[in-house]
Amino acid sequence: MKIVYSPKHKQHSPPFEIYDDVKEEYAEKPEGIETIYNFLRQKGVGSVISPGSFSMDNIRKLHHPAYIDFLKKRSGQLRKGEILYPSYFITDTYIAVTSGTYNAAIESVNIVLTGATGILDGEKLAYSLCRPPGHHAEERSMGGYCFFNNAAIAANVLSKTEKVAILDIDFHHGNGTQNAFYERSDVLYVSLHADPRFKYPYKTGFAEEKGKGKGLGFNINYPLKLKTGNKEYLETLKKALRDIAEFNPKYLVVSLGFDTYEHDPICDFKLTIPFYEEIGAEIKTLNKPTLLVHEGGYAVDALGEIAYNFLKGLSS
Ligand code: Q9C
Ligand code: ZN
Repeated sequence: MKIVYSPKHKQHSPPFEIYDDVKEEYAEKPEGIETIYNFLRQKGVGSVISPGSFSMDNIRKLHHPAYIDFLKKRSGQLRKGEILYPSYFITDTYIAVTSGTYNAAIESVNIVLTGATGILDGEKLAYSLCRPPGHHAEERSMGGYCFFNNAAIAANVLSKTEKVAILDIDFHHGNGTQNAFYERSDVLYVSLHADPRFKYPYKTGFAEEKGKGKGLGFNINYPLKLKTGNKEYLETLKKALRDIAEFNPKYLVVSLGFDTYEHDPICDFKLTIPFYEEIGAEIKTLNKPTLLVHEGGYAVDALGEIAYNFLKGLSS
């Protein structure tokens, strides 16, 4: 398995977020990806490669040029150490732009597209260590720590001639990914996440959102109650995997968030570290070429072990 990694994400490291008018430490820290990367290297899992670079067209298919230009321009205007909390092209107001944000976000897309290229070349499994994450990013807006929608951009490339399923197991609903494919029948989006009545992104992720037009029936949401534990999660995951098996895609993209972990500092599920091996093993039963795309996960110290267990289940 190839692990795609770049140190450029460290250029994006805002010191704090502003949430309901209160300054808090920025939860989405560079240390998250670094912990996963170092742990897997130390365990000798996979072979690490650096991302290549790709045409901006891949991003322009998912994001409006005005939004891309805004992010590039405003990020480029900042000096090192300056922070911007944008007032538009944003769905919420607590993520921050710094001088390195645009470059890091572009590199995150390069990371996912390098993983996708491997899958198109016949690899069975690739792990894209994307940061910043992507699944909350919409056509014209950043949000939820996300700037460009890495998973959606990769799924769009993989779906040029084939059917693709996206399984989103981040704690939060992937509003950006859902929107991107809401009217398409060649890309199935299936998500397990916290009930949006209580948790971010609040506005989407309800079970009645099933797709529109040609896409009707190709968007499936499984909102789960707060404090969901291993057993209930597994039952729902099995349903989601049955949906995907029925759709029978050529490729699988997993939006892989580890913020479902019981001690995640900003989330509320109760999944335990050993359970991630079971999640991996269940996904493996689909037996599809699989692109793993890192999303959330804020219990920095546990992320290495969680990723390791997940991969153990997926590859054993
Ligand atoms: N003060 C991802 O997991 N909620 N984004 C903010 C913390 C953040 C999470 C509350 C939800 C966004 C990729
Ligand atoms: Zn999340």
